[in-house]
Amino acid sequence: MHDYIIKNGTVVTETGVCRTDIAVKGEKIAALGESEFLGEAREVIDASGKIVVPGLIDPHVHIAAPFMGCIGPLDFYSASKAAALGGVTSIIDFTNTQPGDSVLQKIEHRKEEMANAAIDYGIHAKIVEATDAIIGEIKGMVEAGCPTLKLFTTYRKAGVMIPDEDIVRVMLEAKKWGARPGVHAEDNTLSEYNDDLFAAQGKTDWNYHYLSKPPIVEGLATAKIIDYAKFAGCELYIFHVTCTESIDAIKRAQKEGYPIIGETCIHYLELTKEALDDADTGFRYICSPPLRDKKDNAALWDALSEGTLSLVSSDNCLYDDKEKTSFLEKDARGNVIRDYKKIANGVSGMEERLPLLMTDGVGAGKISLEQLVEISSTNPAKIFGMYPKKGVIQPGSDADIVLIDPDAKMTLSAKTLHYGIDSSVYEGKEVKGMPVMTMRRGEVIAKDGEFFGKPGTGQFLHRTLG
Ligand code: DUC
Ligand code: ZN
Ligand code: ZN
Ligand code: ZN
Repeated sequence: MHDYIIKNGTVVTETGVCRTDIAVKGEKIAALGESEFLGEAREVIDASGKIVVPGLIDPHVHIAAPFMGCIGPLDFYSASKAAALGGVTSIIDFTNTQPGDSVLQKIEHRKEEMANAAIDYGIHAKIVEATDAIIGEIKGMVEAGCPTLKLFTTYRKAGVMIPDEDIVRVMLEAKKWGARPGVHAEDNTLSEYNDDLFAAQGKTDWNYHYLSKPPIVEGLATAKIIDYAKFAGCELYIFHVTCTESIDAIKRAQKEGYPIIGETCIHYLELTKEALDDADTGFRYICSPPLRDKKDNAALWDALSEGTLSLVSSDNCLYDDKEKTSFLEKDARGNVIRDYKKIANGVSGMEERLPLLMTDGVGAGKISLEQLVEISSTNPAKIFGMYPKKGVIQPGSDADIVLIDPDAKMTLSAKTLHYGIDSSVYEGKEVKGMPVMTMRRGEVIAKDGEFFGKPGTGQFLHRTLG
């Protein structure tokens, strides 16, 4: 007896679209085929008119992560709700490493913080220094199932920037043990130079955030990091690519045969930097790298479509207005002094990613349904060492299954999303193509806008790179 048969749906995998029914038993997909040959099930789910995709994986989120004095409103249970209602069944977050910390201890600590999740979760090991002790821990990070490392080339003042010489040391050691560095690539020297210059000129308004980190800041760091990886002979993952400068550097290295993997995030496809020009609401859009221009949105869609970039994450890192502006000071008359440097960086995206990819990707003809599955589920699973447990609908894989109603519409808003904050960077945006059921390892955790996930039912994803 199966637990579920999902019938009459249009099943999408990275290789194609087909009409097949799905039998689920326990946590796994038991069989595919015509339901009359699949046998009995406790419950039949009618997926007529629905698109059936493997559960989405968001390999780049920041939940309950102290950053620039803020931490955000979510814990891993409330984050699971927003994620599941956005069709996400697995996330990968990061250790909150600071100088002096043991990364291995931070992995164990992070697991404890993540233990109330209702979706599955992995951890990237954030490394902020290459002391002998930390270099000695890299083998242990791989053994702990956290073989993907996170390095920041910027945020010196937030205490997470790792010096260049340390990056090279980490890369050489990562190569030895089958770990892979991933980099937030922005040149700190240029960015801090601009911060100081603008501060001296009294230019602190929101828009100076993007002016302080123009595309050259990202392109320079990306190209340099790629060269370090060539030197070290290691694979490299580039987080949140936003502009042609970086796309071109990645494309060139890939053409030369180097294993360079590029990610972009949903907000870099959807939003532009003009949002920061609004004195009242511009702070909400401060994230790093900054939002860019319409031409960059288009270049990113093209880079995804042609495969230079492999996936779309959310970099979900959200704050309500009060927390995000909590470090601003007031002038003598009590007016808030707008200063982009005092705003915690980050925007939402976990819950919006699927409907936005459906609307502006598939709906607009920029990507196919197969590509949607590839960039939001299958590629993250393959790249982060979870395939074929995750990222595919086939017998033996986890029953992480999402039903999408291609005709269902919603207006994205703080009120319709489930982050529990008072604003949304997508406020008023109409989307078409909504997840209407999310199954995680054989359990329906979201359906028709309601969340049923129980705290602590998510599992740690012990990952190994191929
Ligand atoms: N960028 C953001 O916008 N938020 C979190 C961290 C980062 O690098
Ligand atoms: Zn980043
Ligand atoms: Zn991030
Ligand atoms: Zn709701």
